[in-house]
Amino acid sequence: MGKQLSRRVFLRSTSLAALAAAVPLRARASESRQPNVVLIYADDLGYGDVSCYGATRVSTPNIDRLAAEGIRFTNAHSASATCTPSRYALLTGEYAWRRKGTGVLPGDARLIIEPGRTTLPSLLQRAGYKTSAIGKWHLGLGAGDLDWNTDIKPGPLDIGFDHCFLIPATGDRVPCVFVEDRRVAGLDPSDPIQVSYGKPIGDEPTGRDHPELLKMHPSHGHDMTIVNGISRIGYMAGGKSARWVDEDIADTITAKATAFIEEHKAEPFFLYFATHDVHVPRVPHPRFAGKSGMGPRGDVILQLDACVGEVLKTLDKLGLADDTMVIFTSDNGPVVDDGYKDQAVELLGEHKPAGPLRGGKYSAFDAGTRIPFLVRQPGRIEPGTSNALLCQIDLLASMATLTDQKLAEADAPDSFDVSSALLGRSQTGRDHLVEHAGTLSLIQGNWKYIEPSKGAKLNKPTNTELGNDPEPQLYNLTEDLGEKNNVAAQHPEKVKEMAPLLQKLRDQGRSRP
Ligand code: NG6
Ligand code: CA
Repeated sequence: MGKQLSRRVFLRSTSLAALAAAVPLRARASESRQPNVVLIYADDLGYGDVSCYGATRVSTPNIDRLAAEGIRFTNAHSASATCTPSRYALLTGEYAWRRKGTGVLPGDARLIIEPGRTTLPSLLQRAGYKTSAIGKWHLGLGAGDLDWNTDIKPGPLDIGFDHCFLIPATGDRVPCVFVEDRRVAGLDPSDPIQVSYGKPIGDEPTGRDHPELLKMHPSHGHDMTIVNGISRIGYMAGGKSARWVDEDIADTITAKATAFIEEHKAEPFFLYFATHDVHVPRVPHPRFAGKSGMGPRGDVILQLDACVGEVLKTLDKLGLADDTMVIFTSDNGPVVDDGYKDQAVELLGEHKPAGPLRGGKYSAFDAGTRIPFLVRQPGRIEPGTSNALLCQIDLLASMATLTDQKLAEADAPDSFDVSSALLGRSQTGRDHLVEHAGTLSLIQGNWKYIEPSKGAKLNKPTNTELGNDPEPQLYNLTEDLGEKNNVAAQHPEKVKEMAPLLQKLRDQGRSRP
């Protein structure tokens, strides 16, 4: 039996011999079953942070294995240069900048994806997949003024996920507890949780007033309630038995991810596995602490790689590797000092989190959104490298094609079908892409246009070049990937072409062909 013929088909088919005789192998593999989809979504991991994209001071063998066995994309993007808008776009297929209230959310924000709309998980659910969101959420929960001690609703279960196990916002934002399905996991009802992003709440110490209690100190912000020796953004009280231990987050969510795979091995599944690493606070498990020589930021890259390894091992063990499309990517570009004194700056040395790119998280320059993007499905996808232009926002329309579904006109307004590029059948992705970092940019072919902006040039606390300039910027990405030479003055005709196209894409409210 060819390895393209899945175990699942084998189990399901009543007459395997008849099937084998009737249909050629390739058609059998693609038509008679639906591959699982595992999306591993790292946080703040830069284009140059993993060895398969050129990092040398840190080694990421498991992520590299995905690159060696799959396609390594060199021109793939997140839709935005920060988390919430990027994730919103990935799950809805809509550019977040079209909607108010999709910026980086506080931990008490309401759910910003409307129940009922077509999302990546609801699309796959319709195709018969079991779906789970595990890890970082940061898209809001509830309908406003949420009581964390009752059913948490609406949430992921109302927009297409059958199961969830969540870090509600970020590791550096309260509440520092996991949410499983509709409940805070491990909550003792006699010690209810309260959360506030306004006035201090409860009588627990804050980082601002009690720095002597901290095991990791903030460099900017992050000076409110102390949980596990680390002060956070926001205040919380109660829920002591439910609070996470930062050192264990990676292991906890990876165990949930592999358990979900095991549980659903006999049916198509979609796992959205959103790691906390390598976001702040960077608190590796002791087995990774000190191992990278680059301090906690390097250590959590190793930890992230090990989590990827656990997922791959589980697929191998269950014989599901060939039946599963694994996608590995990051929600936005890298940042070195993002608010805690964790020696990331001091120990960086020659490591270049953004590789050859300019800027980083928060930036309109390409390092804000050009991120690692790997796709692997042995037997279906030939290994290789691709420079096809694509965006995480395209997963929705692409998965619609791959599961034989038609999108309604209003669905996924900015998602392009790049399924041929994902499968390695084409080196062409989309022909243009709007990047978002506050300021909008347009990539078209070799060219990148950054619209004029009065915003600050530098994000001072993180020392990131934001790419803002009151004058239009134009870069030739083929000749100048590092966006060093603004050629707008030499190519006024290009600016005259791209500026109105960006305006048109904005005005028409959608861009899906
Ligand atoms: C910023 C935080 C930063 C990080 C970011 C969101 C401060 C000073 N900085 O406001 O630490 O949490 O928000 O990151 O509070 S993201 O990857 O979730 O978008
Ligand atoms: Ca992020």
